[in-house]
Amino acid sequence: MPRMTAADAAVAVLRREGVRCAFGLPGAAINPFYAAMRRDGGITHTLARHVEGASHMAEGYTRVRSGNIGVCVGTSGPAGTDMLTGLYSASADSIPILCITGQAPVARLHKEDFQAVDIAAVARPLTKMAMTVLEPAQVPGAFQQAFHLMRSGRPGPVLIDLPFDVQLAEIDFDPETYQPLPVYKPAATRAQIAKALDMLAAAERPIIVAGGGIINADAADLLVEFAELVDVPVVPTLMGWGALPDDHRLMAGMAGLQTSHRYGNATLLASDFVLGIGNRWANRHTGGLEVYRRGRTFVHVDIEPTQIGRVFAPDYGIVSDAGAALRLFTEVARERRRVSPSAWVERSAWVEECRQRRATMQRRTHFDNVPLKPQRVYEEMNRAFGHQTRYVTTIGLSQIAAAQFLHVYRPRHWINAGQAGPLGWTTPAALGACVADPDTPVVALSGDYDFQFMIEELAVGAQFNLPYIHVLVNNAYLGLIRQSQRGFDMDYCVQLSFDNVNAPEVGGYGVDHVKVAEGLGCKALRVTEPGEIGPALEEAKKMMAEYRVPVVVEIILERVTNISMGTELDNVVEFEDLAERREDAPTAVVAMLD
Ligand SMILES: Cc1ncc(C[n+]2csc(CCOP(=O)(O)OP(=O)(O)O)c2C)c(N)n1
Ligand SMILES: [Mg+2]
Repeated sequence: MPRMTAADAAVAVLRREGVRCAFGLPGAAINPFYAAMRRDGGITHTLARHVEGASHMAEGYTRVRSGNIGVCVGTSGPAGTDMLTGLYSASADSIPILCITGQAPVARLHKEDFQAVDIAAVARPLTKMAMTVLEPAQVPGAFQQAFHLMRSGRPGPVLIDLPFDVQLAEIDFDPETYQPLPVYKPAATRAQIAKALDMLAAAERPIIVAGGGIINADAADLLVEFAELVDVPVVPTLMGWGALPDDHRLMAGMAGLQTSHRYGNATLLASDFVLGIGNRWANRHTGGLEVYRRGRTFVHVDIEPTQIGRVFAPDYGIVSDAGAALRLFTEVARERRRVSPSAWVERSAWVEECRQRRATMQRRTHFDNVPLKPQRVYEEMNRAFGHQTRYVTTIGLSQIAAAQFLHVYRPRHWINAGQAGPLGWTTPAALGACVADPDTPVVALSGDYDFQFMIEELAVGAQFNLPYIHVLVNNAYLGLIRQSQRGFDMDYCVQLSFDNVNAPEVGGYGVDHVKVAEGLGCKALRVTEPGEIGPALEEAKKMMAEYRVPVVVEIILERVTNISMGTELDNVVEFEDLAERREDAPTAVVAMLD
């Protein structure tokens, strides 16, 4: 039997489970694992500048490609606690990442040793499994179970904590005969699908709410096939955005309190039946449940049994992987249409009604103001970036406006920390996305505060040649919080502006992002006029190709712009002019009816 250290066995399992890269940073307590990675030579390692950054890189890496599992590695103590935000964000969005930490030796765990924190206990609520492995011979099994859990049911993260002496201990292990465990994914039965289709057939104005579970199941094509077959409009959730291309005839717009379209909310409110697939009725999607549910019948399909009925009791629930359900939905619907064509429900009038809303209920993007209104930025981004662009963003007015105005055409091309929304996520997640798929252009979008949170990670992009474009919309404000403080009639602790003694040219906006980005080895441009945005984005593409580093395009916005949002689906407040003519929203996918 081959004999090796438990750390070597751990790396061997990672390799057999398909891991090819890791994000992290070493420390004394995890050095045996780093030594094993070095001996193996098959795992490329991206050295983060902050351990939280490594955890978000792992998330970005996972979210980009089906089957990917991002691995982040850190030492004992603060490295694990720094990665908790990544574990939270990953578990909240059903994203598997594997977090590996070093730990004090087993015999010293209870002695308040240097950097000995019970990270497994701390991480438990944020993971599907969090384990300090105390027996060296358990290491291969712990990793095997980790991959089984991360891939089974509702995907999510795992933390494995390896005491120093456990990593170094020798064990018997045969990587050659190692086999990943089977993955468990519940599948809908034919009777369940038939019942849901009966309910759909009885509806007059049905919609499909398409959640991130469809993207996790790699089932976007099946969603499109099924929606086209039954001719039912689709409302993607924020996590499901891209499952159906924005220019698809059945794209009805997103619904919600913030990251939503006027026509999306109007269509949801006009519907009488909602088939939710792989979604979780997030509160920023539903708003108040009374308005959301009123007069509608709900079917909920989710892979996790305890999600059914968690937010509200649907009229019918099905426990199933989204892909398995959609496959059967399509199969049974096709059979029904063949067997009794006369009973097939025709939906063209309802589909046309939804499309009309899309062609009339648009928000204005074309403003010529200086300082710039943010809406104009997204209009210019729509012009500059094609269907293949992969957007990465986190939270803030910037993210909310992006979801209202940008277009996404493919699954996994809108990479967003949906539920947790941790500031600082954007830069490392974009870098993880670049590692996972260097051939797809990545465009990150940050507000100034999000950008400043993990700004040091830009150096990782410069060091490892991970080129992408980072659009930075600068209002020198914690914009989203400033807007929400209107309810308290205050503007308190949300200002980011100051007179920068080194950079009078930033005109009181405080941080000189161009200098900082350049100091970190990146390229950067600053834009203040609407006509400069398009050329700057084109210039950024050229710089990215020439220098192979992140290129920041900072766009100076007006300080205060309120972005559409509300507390109920039927009371979203519009603060700006609405589009009345085609020229008001020139990059809208469905042209405004004049
Ligand atoms: C770690 C963390 N702390 C606080 C918040 C609350 N928060 C949400 S958006 C925001 C302000 C974001 O400002 P900026 O990135 O400049 O974007 P803007 O809203 O101005 O576009 C804050 C503080 C958060 N999401 N994450
Ligand atoms: Mg801001």
